Amino acid sequence: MKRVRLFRQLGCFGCAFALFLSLAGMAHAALSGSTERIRDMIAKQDFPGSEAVMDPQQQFIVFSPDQRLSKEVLDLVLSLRQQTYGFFGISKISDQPAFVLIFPTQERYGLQGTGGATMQFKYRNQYVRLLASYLQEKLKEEILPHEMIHFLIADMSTLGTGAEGKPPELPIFINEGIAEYFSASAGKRVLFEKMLWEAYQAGKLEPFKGIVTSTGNWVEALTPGQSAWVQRAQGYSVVSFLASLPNGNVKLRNYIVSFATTAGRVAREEASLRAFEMAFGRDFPSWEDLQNRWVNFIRERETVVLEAESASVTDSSGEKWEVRKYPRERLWLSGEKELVFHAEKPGSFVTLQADLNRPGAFDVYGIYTQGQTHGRFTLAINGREFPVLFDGYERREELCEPFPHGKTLVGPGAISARFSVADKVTISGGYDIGIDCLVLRRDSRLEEQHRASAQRFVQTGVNNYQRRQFREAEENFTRALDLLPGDVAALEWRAYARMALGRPDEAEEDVNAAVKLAPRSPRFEQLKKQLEASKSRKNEQ
Ligand SMILES: [Ca+2]
Repeated sequence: MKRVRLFRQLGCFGCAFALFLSLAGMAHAALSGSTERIRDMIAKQDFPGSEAVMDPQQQFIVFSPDQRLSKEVLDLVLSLRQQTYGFFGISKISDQPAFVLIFPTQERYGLQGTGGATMQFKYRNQYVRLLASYLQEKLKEEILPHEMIHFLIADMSTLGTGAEGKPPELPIFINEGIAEYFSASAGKRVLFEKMLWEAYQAGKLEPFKGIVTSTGNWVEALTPGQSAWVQRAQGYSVVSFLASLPNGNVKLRNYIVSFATTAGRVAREEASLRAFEMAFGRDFPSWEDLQNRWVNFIRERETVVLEAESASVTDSSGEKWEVRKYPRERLWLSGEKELVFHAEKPGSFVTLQADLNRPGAFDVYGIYTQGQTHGRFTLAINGREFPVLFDGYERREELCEPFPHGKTLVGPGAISARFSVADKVTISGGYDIGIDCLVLRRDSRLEEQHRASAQRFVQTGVNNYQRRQFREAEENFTRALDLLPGDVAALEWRAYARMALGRPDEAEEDVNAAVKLAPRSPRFEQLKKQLEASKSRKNEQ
């Protein structure tokens, strides 16, 4: 890594820095749109910092108010570049270094309403690539990774237009979708999946073709009744889905490059459509088919949200709890409400129950509010406690990103979630627990792994039943259900086994669970008749 003193070493990287001298003002002006300001800046040499850091391959020159930050930013952009280009199978694109400007304040950065920006423009006959942001929370964790992906994707577009041309702006779904695909935190991914699932359930997913051909900006592209975040989530999902197709990475690259080639000649909507058909045409016979496959992709990631404020409190250690609107507006707070349990000591607990009736394997996340009076607690689902502790203490009132508790298998019917106080950090003023919601994300892969074994247990159980080994049969059906809660065949057969064992009440529980899961199955009529007979036999005894 080279440390470069801007005003001394112009000889070495003369071209880049001479350009930069007037460029820093130019870039800032491009952001703020004020020509007076450009002159002012050039006159004052008003750059983010007086020292630049550049990598040995001269791919990036980073300016920031402090040298150490410049080095960290340089490492970050280089590793993001490697990761992204590795994914798309690309090496070097441009011989010119790109500029990364980190301004000390939002005011100096100048562009309202965004945390960062990327741009390409011609300046004094040179093609300039630039990324700008300012010192802020999550600069390195979120802002730079996101903007850096935009920057790299724009760079890739120049493969289609020639390095000297300004690439056309990509459609929103690909621009934002790819940025989120690479840079979203684990928590944000869960939030996206939650939004997608809600949109799917509400019938509000947009048509796939519409998403691919929508080229308006964020505001123009918004469908009435949808937030920009849902749109972003759809872009994320479409890109994730396309990337999951065979050679999806190469096809995405081909799409981007051929869009850039075509967009100069035809309207951007048409360019996107042609580029898409060229890149993915072999993967789908029709748009309808593609739509169905995408919806399936979302269904496999079924995300169930249990809002704390809508669940019933079925048990607690007795302290007060309240449902309240969060005092400040939080972007992600779902249902706009939370449940706060004012626990008084370690060991206090509150149990919430909701009728989900979605059996299967799930990853469980909690979205909690944090504050100065919050304690550390654990979660148990249906009596099984996860070993991880969540610390609710935070100096500022915050809504946490989805907190991963672990995996769980849930059976049919209601789910109960118990939050138990473990302790608190010394500095915290109390043991409060603030719950926005629980998010259960289906793990279809784990269910698939369990399915084969569960089916073997069912088969063995059926053999047992036919040989009138009812106790063994019941055991095998239970094993199947432990692996795959809500397996309708196992419930049905266990009901028969339990009737044969003279326990119609337990059989009835299985029958009710099975009917609830598959209400239209005609097979259960026979089962119900037999159950009635079995119950009346028992009553006669
Ligand atoms: Ca909530």
